[in-house]
Amino acid sequence: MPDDKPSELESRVKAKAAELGFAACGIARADAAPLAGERLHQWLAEGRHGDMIWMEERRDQRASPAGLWPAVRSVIALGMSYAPKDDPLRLAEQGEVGRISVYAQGADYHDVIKRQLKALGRWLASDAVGVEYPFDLKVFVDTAPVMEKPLAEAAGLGWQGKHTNLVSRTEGSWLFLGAIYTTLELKGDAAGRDLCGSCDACQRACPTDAFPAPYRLDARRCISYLTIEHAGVIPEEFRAGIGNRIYGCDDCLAVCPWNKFAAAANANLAFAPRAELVAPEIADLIALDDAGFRQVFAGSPIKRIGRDKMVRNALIAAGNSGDPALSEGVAALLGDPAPVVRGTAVWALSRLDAVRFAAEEAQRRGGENDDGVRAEWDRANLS
Ligand code: B12
Ligand code: SF4
Repeated sequence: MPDDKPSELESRVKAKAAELGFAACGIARADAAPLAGERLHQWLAEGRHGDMIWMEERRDQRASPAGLWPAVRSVIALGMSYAPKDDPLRLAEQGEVGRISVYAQGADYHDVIKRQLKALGRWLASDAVGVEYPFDLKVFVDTAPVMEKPLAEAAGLGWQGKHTNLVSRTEGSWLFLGAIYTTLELKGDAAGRDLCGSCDACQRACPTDAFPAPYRLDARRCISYLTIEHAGVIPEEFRAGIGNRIYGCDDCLAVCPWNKFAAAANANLAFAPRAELVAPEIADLIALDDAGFRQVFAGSPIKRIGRDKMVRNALIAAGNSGDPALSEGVAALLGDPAPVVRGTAVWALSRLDAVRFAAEEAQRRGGENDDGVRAEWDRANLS
């Protein structure tokens, strides 16, 4: 490709990305984030990924763009805003409702972003680059072994903040990321510069102390991991800190001072919150069966976790609510077919109603054949 072609092409790519609803677009050479792979390996070696085995399985492909696709030459990094209109922390003290993190209250971002990435890719292939320059591309959002944050930083979209997410000068912490790998030789942008300075608001905000050091996250302690990725019983040490969060956590993002530049008007309309996902009642969530779960969460990323994890999370919120009116619904789950639900119900009931707990224990404990649930009865008696 001639020397003058790229700069003209790069500006056209950015203009087209803006037209397609991306709030940020930048370009990195495929080898522009050399430290990312090394740091990924270290993170995995320290076991910080918990039971996200998929992070381990394709580690070499994830570690660098060329590890996944040797022919790649450039990465087009994209960000779409989901800046909320209201303060995500405003429901923290309302124990009767659950908090769903901002990113999951609207349409599934995987669907929205993939559609726009494909549109950008199609435009690039058909209109932007002449047939005399044959090239290939692949689009990614989240699910492929791609390190989206360091690549976005290398492409100048912002920098990885101390909470490890990408922060943008104009969109704060509320950006979804996506990437296009291409065999085109494009001119890279200047990398983003770290502007966290001495601020440590995100580290101080974390309810479960998930940052062993700035810029490093121990996912095993992060409420987002615990409520979304972790399949089993949630370790007791984190249950109180989870509060009323039933899916994900926004606290470290929400306190970032750079959010003051993030205008909700820039957010893609598809991410506007669905009314029923803003402050769902805990009483309704613990009563969900499979069909009810699928109906409420259709079209939302939440559907992936399934009914049992959602009811487990809602039981923790119930146990933290201090609201004895929830005991009836909680007790009804002591006989649930899923051990993770039964076990969490034991814990929640022990926090809500000591008399009812003792009566249920006398009746049910002898017939319990799951070791994990029996351990919950033991623990609840000790605490
Ligand atoms: C695995 C994963 C998670 C895990 C682990 C998170 C993590 N920080 O790695 C869990 C389930 C906890 C999670 C939670 C969330 N996630 Co997530 N997640 C991912 C995923 C799939 C991979 C991330 C990854 O590669 N992690 C591996 C580690 C090694 O990477 P890292 O944190 O970037 O590590 C860097 C630092 O540790 C740093 N580092 C290490 N040592 C040192 C030393 C020094 C001196 C320095 C300076 C730096 C440094 O360098 C490393 C490499 O860059 C990406 C999508 C993707 N494919 O990229 C989405 C993604 C990162 N998640 C996203 C979101 C929105 C979230 C949540 C906000 C959701 C929520 N509200 O609940 C939370 C945020 C929690 C947090 N504080 O990170 C967005 C973030 C967008 C953005 N603006 O950055 C992504 C990019 C998805 C997307 N397509 O938009 N997530
Ligand atoms: S998302 Fe919540 S739990 Fe996870 S690191 Fe941020 S503040 Fe801590």
